[in-house]
Amino acid sequence: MKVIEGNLVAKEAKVAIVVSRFNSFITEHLLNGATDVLKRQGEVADDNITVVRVPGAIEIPLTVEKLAASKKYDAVIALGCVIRGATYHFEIVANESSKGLAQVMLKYGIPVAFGVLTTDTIDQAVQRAGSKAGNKGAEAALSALEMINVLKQI
Ligand code: INI
Repeated sequence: MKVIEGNLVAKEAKVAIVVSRFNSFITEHLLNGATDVLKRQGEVADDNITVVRVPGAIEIPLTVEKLAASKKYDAVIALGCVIRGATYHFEIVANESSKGLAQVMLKYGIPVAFGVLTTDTIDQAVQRAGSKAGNKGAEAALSALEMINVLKQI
């Protein structure tokens, strides 16, 4: 039996992180979680991490597409936070953002880690940005590292 699996160390990897400014009181914590994992667990060099800030979750897929098309990165991590309001706007932003990211991943064949929170309340977002429910930015970075190493072997 041959089993392909990835570890988490990716010393030579080049990783881009796209982070939205909207709800930055949450997304900055996701960014801290992601960079901490890349450096301390992935052993990725600081110089090999590129952070791109964009206005909101809607702008994340286009930016990730440009980064993927540049072929300079082994993985891209998408970080954002969409919090439900009183209108249908939440669904549009959350759905378009996730759909766009999935398309980019398949089109360019590089891992796009999904660290975009979609929550009903601010409290749920706070819980997922480094408190009770962990840090989804850190989790996205872990998945990017693992996928870099999985894809290298296929
Ligand atoms: N962008 C977010 O990242 N999160 C949100 O919760 C959000 N809401 O709720 O409106 C949001 N909207 C902005 C959107 O992503 C675009 O930046 C904007 O529409 C300009 O294109």
